[in-house]
Amino acid sequence: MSEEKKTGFFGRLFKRNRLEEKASEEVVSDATPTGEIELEEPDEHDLRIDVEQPEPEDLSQENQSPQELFRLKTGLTKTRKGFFRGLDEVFLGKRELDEQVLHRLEEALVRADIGVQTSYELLEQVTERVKRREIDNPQAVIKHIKEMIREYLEKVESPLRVGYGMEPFVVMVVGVNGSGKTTTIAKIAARHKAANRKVMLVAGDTFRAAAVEQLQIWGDRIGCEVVKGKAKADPSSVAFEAMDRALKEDVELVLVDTAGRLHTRVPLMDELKKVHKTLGKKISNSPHETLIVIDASMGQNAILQARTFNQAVPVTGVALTKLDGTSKGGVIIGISKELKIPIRYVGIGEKMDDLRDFNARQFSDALFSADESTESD
Ligand SMILES: Nc1nc2c(ncn2[C@@H]2O[C@H](COP(=O)(O)OP(=O)(O)OP(=O)(O)O)[C@@H](O)[C@H]2O)c(=O)[nH]1
Ligand SMILES: [Mg+2]
Repeated sequence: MSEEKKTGFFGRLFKRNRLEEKASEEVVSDATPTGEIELEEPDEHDLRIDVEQPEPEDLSQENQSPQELFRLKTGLTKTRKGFFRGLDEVFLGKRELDEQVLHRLEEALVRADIGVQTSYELLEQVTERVKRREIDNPQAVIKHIKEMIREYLEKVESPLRVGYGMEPFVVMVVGVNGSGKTTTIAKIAARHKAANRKVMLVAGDTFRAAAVEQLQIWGDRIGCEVVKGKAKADPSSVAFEAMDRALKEDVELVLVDTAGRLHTRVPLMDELKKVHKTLGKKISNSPHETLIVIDASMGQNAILQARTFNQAVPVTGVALTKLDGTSKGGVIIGISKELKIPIRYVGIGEKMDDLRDFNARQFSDALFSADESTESD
């Protein structure tokens, strides 16, 4: 069976489970979990293991093949079309940049999901340069916008470099329901497993049996251990046990899945804080990465989500998923400008190799490339 078919099936399977489970999650999630293990304040010296982080191993995808670059470009087709349709309409039949054109440019930028603040900054720069007569035609405006966008994106280009060493490198993954957390974990795990690393997955979503099952299926498929707790157990007790095992078993990379949550639900955000704290108690500086997974089709809501999560736990990286299915991928520009959190990965499909290290140059080239793709909207 091909990779594509397998993931397609899993995608459908999990989608169904998630819908079935959502209602029950709403009911149980506010309740105090039974069987909760209260974490005693540990003696710091008992539990802390201070080991220097070694030089990280480079699994970067800097040298992507033409086929891979084509996949990225294809993945961004909808965003590119949406963005350019807007810009094209602004400049249609126009040779000069008058007030009216600049006003329409303002509208197009605001509509492009790149964030209001960012849109205005772009517009201000363009207007300034038009006034100074450095720009006097539509092509020059587009070129200038592309350059600025690339600059914004370059500032947050910072692929995740996993340090392999004496202690496990721990990544805690957070985000709202269905954003692609579990799939992204599987994709990251598969990549490191392929580099012969010992990887462990932790099922921190203890409220939904289907969530644990989903992670277990991925674990079996990739060939890595999955640590699970009892049903409805306190997620931080699972995290606690997982850290113990990871240390004993010389695991190199631990990926902690968490329950999808509405970022507006206070008890759930508190639970997240507790998991975060527990990880740090077992291994100092852990989690080494708190990765927020954001569905690009959320548009402007994505920025709000990231801000709220960041108030609960210090988010250190972003994975922006489902860019292939949306015309709202411009949100990556707003994220880069308004949040300034490193963008680690972009997801451009459901397949295992559809997770890419974020590369600003490749991304902006793909966003502004001529449209040869046959993919329809
Ligand atoms: N097209 C596309 N689909 C994706 C991408 N990433 C994830 N998905 C799909 O999005 C759906 C939800 O993904 P999950 O990984 O289950 O999301 P989650 O955040 O773990 O969801 P909860 O556990 O319910 O909070 C699945 O059908 C995935 O296959 C992507 O980059 N592109
Ligand atoms: Mg999940």
